[in-house]
Amino acid sequence: NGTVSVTAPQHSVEGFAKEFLRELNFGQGVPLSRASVNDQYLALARTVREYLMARWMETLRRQRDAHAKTVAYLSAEYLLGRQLDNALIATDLTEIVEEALTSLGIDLATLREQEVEPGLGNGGLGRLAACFVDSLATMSVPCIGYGIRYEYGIFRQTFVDGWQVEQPDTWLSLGAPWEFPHPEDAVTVHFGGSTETYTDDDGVTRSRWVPAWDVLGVPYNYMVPGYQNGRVNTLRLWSARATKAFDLQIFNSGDYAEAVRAQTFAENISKVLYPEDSTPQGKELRLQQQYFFVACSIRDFLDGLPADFDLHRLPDVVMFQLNDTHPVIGVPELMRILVDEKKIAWDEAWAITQKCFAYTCHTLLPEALEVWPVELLGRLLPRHLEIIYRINDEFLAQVRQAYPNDELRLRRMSIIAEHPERSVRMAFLATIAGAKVNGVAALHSQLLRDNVLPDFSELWPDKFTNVTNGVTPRRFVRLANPALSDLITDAIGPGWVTDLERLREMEPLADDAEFRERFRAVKLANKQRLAGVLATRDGIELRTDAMLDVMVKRLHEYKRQTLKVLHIVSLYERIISGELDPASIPPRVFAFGAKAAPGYKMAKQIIGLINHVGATVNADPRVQGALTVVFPPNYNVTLAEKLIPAADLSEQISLAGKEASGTGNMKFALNGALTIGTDDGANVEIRELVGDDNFFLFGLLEPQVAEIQAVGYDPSKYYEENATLRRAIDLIASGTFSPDDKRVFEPIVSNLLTEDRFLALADFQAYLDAQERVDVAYRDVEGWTRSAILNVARSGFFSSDRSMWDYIDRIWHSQPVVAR
Ligand code: 26Y
Repeated sequence: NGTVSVTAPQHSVEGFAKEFLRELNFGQGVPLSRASVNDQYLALARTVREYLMARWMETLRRQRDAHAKTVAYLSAEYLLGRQLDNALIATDLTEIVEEALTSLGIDLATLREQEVEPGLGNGGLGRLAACFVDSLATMSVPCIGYGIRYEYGIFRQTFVDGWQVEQPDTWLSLGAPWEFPHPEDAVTVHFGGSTETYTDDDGVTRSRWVPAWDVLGVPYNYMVPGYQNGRVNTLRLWSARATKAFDLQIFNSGDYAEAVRAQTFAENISKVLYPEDSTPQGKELRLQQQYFFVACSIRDFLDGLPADFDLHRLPDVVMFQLNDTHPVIGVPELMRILVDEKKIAWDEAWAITQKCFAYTCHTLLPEALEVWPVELLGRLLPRHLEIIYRINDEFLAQVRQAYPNDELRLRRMSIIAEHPERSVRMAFLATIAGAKVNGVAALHSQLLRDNVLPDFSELWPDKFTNVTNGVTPRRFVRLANPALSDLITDAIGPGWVTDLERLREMEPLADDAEFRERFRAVKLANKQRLAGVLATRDGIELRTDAMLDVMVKRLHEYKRQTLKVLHIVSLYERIISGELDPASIPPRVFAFGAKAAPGYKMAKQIIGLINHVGATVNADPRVQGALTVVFPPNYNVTLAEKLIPAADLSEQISLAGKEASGTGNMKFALNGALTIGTDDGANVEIRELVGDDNFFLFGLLEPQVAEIQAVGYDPSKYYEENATLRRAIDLIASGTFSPDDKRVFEPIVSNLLTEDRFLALADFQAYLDAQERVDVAYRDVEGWTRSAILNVARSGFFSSDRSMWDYIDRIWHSQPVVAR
């Protein structure tokens, strides 16, 4: 069939060196003697991908032959991280490449650093999507990931005087060797216009959409290599182009600017990733992005089916998994295709649609639930709005039948909200259309049922399920932590990489003094590696003989970076006031990594505060080096891979009931850090598995939070009654950390004292007490190491492979395609 003849190049040092030189000479067009580092990197990337090519073709062929059910993962974000290293471990080429390059006088490490990671996501949700596609490829499950090829990914963060300044992320500018553009497969997507009714040939009155404008979606394919299993799945990201690149007529009339305007307008759709990750503003461009990629993806999937395919069988061949509400406009889009284009009766089309979608919710904050103003949706997608209305009418009829005379319930459950303006509640639409609705950790799924969608879970209890998140052990252990990986493999063999529960076999080694010694050596080596990275990357000096206490995640009030700052400021205040002898506590380095949404003022303030506190504390000789704060800018996947393996302590301190799951928490545990955390998200499950002795739990429980908020929370009470807390807050308010403008942090202080939406003050004392338990535990070197090893050994559950089996089991009912 034209593909079977593709074979991988030779798996040997000489073979690789030859292929690499060929790519350099004939691909990049430069001789080795004149090749820049970027030339070499591009040639290397193209050589490595050649080794994946045969597997990719074979995967596609097998999938076609097997007629297996495919998961079409719809996600507006994929936070992939660098591709080179992942491809190398997937193909088991690392050593061969290292040797081949060395023989040519090239250092692999230098070329690795040349890659700019595709940052096509904000944080947890985007990184989860990347972990899921990795797992499905490794498990040989048919999956295609659909998303947007943003020309600019998440902004590059810099600090100017400690304040965040955003720079555009020009990740494509030096070449994009991992992508395969397919302009010939471009799909047209329509927008705007109106709807009309007409009478078809059979005399039936029907509706149809008369759109006003359109754009092209050009697919770019990316390889998603399974781990050493000969399989490569596909990630297909869409890029927007103008349908008529140039309006020749206008161009000929001499109005060049007008001629390119249409092009610019169209291409804006995939230009930039929205950097807000919690409060959706009803931005027209965002809705355009969502419809754009979903319409392309659904069309693409349907086009791939055999010409005679009976669409009533669609649920047998695909499940569209909705990664949060961002792709939910796909529901009315599929209905429109089935009803308007394929002329399938409404009820049949709805039965099909309801079996083809499932919805994952990733939040609990009410302000994060997406709604679209009816006015905007109707203007951009008039036919889709009509379809949503009809879905809603029929749904409300069903509710009326189940609960007669319950007007309030109808209003609560309607897809259309009336206040503050008429708008479409996308989470409701997803819940009504989806075969299943899931939360991302046990606690979150429970709160989703009880608090976010209670009427729906009462109506359809079986629709709701939980799938606890996971992370890929390939990237976050095997690739990020080679030293630990070797230690584990030495102890229990290599099987754990694809069967993470096998880490359990390490449990007895926690009691083996020699193993603990080696485990500590790994931690130290990882700290030294991190110190090297921070020195060259940011000019930051990192001491490697201190406890490394890390808080990395997006900056959000609910995640409570301020609670962490209050801890640091309190220690500092107690030292300079003479209450605490700095020599009496184990030295600690506090490391932060966090981006704030550019429009989120309070979050940016908090970043400024962390940096200013850091500058003051680090420079004060009275501290005697007992406390150091480091905050490297631009935390991303690449930095995470260096930071997490070096960490001793993982900070997971969100207010109970607010963090849906967290996934950083899992990465830290798997890399042998102990967690200090609240009873929130997946922390709950981590603690259950690693055991109370190996986890520092503190803070209010979710029901207690609800209770306090019900009676009215007054943060000033804690300020008045707790002297330690008062002294810390007063020190910030005094301007000690901002001598040039003593009042800059007033908004933070006054917010804490009057509102403190996320109860930082209420949890402050419990947090300090837990941190003292950390100090005590850390002094017991052997005990700490034992706990760290048990964290690794007992965290196998948090593999995203396990998450994927759960989805298959509870939601998708798909199957791996086995080699034939
Ligand atoms: C609509 C727009 C403003 C928006 C954009 C991005 C809304 C939300 C997001 C991203 C949300 C997100 O990253 N949520 C996180 O998902 C992780 C994976 O499930 C969870 O571990 C984490 O707790 C949750 O905050």
